[in-house]
Amino acid sequence: MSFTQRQEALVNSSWEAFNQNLPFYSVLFYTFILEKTPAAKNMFSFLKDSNEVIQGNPSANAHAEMVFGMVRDAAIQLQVKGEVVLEDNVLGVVHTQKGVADRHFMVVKEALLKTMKEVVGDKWSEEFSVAWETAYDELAYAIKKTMI
Ligand code: HEM
Ligand code: ISQ
Repeated sequence: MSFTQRQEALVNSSWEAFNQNLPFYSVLFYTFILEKTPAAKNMFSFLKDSNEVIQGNPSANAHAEMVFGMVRDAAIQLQVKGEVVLEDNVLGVVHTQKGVADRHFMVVKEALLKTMKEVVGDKWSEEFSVAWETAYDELAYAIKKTMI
């Protein structure tokens, strides 16, 4: 089944709401990740030195923004051309070097969905969930293909 314009619109609109309150949702996202995988803290250079995920860590915010922004871009690519294409292998190299494994991709996906559920609030539905999950999975697949 192809990624519909409606799915893209769902991702886009909720991504905008996420970005409007980035410092808050970014902390939530990291908290969900670290709840499941405390060891991930040491993987991220920008989290290593603090005891807790603090709001207003510009580098942490910027990285969270990158991840959500890339999933949003993946949704656009899926709608327009039916696949997600990365410009280069840089992300594959970075994630391989950091020792990122399949289970980490699952943890980040769950955290991303839980964060978006908070962003969307009462309007959250299976449809929102599937749209975000599909865009994330296709992006993760594109990254994994470039990992050695
Ligand atoms: C780095 C995106 C999944 C851990 C990066 C960078 C991007 C990115 C854009 C490069 C940042 C830079 O150049 O400074 C993504 C996307 C993902 C994903 C879009 C999923 C679709 C994961 C997963 C993990 C992970 C599952 C493991 C928990 C890392 C780490 C770095 C990194 C440790 C290096 C950060 C640092 O500078 O310390 N990721 N990532 N990523 N990613 Fe991911
Ligand atoms: C994965 N890769 C890069 C940055 C990230 C920030 C938060 C959560 C996951 C991430």
